[in-house]
This record gives sequence, C-alpha cells and structure tokens, in this order.
Amino acid sequence: MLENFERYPLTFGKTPIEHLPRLTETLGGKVEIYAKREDCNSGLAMGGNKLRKLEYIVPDAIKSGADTLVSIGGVQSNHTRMVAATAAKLGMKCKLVQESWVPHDDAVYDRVGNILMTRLMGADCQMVDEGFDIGIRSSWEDAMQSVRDQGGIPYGIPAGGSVHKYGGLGYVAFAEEVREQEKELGFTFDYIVVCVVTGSTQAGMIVGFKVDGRASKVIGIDASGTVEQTREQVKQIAHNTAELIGLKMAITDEDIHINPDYAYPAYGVPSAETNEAMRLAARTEAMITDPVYEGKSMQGLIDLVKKDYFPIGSKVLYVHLGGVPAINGYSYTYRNG
Ligand code: 1AC
Repeated sequence: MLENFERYPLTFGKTPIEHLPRLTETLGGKVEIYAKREDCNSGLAMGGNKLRKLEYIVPDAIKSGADTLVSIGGVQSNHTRMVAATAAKLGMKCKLVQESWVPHDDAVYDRVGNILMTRLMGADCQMVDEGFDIGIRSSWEDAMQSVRDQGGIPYGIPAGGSVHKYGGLGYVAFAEEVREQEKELGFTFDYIVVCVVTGSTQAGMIVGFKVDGRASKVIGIDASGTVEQTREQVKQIAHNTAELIGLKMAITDEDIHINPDYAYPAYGVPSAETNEAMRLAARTEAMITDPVYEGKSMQGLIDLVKKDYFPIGSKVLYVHLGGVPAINGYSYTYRNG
C-alpha cells in the first residue's frame, strides 16, 4: 500500500510481538493477550511510536531544504523527544514548544524523563504556559516564525506528528507488518488495543486494517479527555490517509472505535485504576507502562477483559507505544511502587 512513499529509516525494523501469559492467566485466561512492542523499535533516544510516523515525514523535511524541525507537545511529550532525536540524527536544529498540558506538580516533572533527553539532544525547548489542546496552536506557529526571523528555514511537525499530510502512513505500515507476523505466528488477532490522543496512530491502523475487515477491531482507548476532538481528528486523518494511498474502500464512522471511559480524571493524570493497571502489567510481565498513555490503555484492556467485552478465545494485541520515559515525572506518585 505504501510503495509510492519514501521512508527514511529511523527504526530497527519489525517490532516484536510478545505473548503475555501471566497477564492472560491473571485475567482469567478467557482471552489471549499479546503485546506489540513499539517501545522497543529504535536505538534513538528510547524510540516509540512517533518514529514510525517520522520515517515518512523526514523525506519531505529534507526535500524542503529546512534546517530546523519545529514541533509542539506537553512538557513530558514523547513526540517532542522523538523530533529532537530525529533532528540530532539528521544534523538539523530543533525548536520545541513544551506546553503545560498536564495539571501535575511533581517537583522534578520539568527536569526528568522525556524533557531531560530532549534537552540533552540539543533541542531548544521553549516552555509555554498553555493548557492541553491537540489542535494547531499559535505558540507553534510563532515558534516557526521565530526561526524565520533568525534567518533559519523551519519545517513544522504538528503535535504527535498527527495532522501532517504523511502522519498516518507509519501506522498503515504497522498493519502490514502485523499481517506478515501473523503469517509466521499462524493466527490472526481479533482485536488491537491502542491508546489514542492526537489520532494518527489509530487512524493509520484503521486504514491499514480496513483491507482485511479489521478497522473497527482497532479499539482506541482515549487518554485525551477531549474525546470528541480526538474522534474528529482520527476521522480526518483516516480519510486523508486513505485518499493519499489511493485506498479503494471508503472509511466510515463505524470503522472508528474509540472508548472514552478511561481518560479520567484528566490528560496526563492517572486514576487509582490506571495505577493498578500499571502495577499489574509490571508485576505479571515486567512490562512498564506510564500514567499518561499506556497505563490508560492497559486499564482499558484489563477492564474490557473483565467485562467480557472480548468473546472467549479472542486473541488481543495490546500496542505498547513507548510512553514510559514520562513516568520519571511521577516519582512521588510511585515512590512506594
Ligand atoms: C501527544 C502527542 C503525544 C506526545 O507524546 O506529545 N502523544
């Protein structure tokens, strides 16, 4: 599906699919749980899902003649860490807007984890006191203008790489990769569970799995707390990506499945149930998740299994997107495990 698109390699290649037998058993053994380890996808600054998207964005950035990648996220953004890593790898400059998306006051929140690595890679991080919003922000447009004012050539990458023309392609490739791995495994997954915030990861999967009838089996677990905005963004990106790749099938509203039940109390703030889900994944499988993304999708997975949402015998693929570095900003929350 992606033969016509250039890809600049930033990842190791296929990511592992890992069976999670102890989590499966702890949840009653009625469904088999596997994890697709996108958190293990690269040697670049601990990797993660954003790199898959950036692989299809970078050729356009290089062609544009830009010398500075400009992007935006929260203080503990995984995406801005990955943009900083990409810029370092390409020998480009990087300017980042880091907004106060999360109402969380750990003493080290703005000094550890993602932002620590981002600064270490030489990015110019501008702290902006604006709240959570996945849309296009004036702070990001101002940052691009400030690069121009200083004689540079900016290349803009929106939050999460999502509403970029090529932002959905990486996760179309993911679906193709899963299909190849399914051939080796000798079975197919009935459901794919993934965290959703800015939308292009799920949107790319929806397009990629549409061809084998599984678009609506991609269960997005909302972690934004602004689910209607996220749903609209997923829809737009899925439609644009389908058109871009020349998909001969129409993406419908029924293809877009987003569960809003686990995003409380707010973006970036874990509930007691999120924390319990993170502990369970850590204590059964040594799989570390984070309070912003994967903890919430893990909470959703666990709750849906307990509620018998998945028919008995289903094979469920949980997608670990690599949000773990942010956990360092929650040192007080997890001081006792
Ligand atoms: C929200 C895009 C997002 C990040 O890491 O900044 N996942």
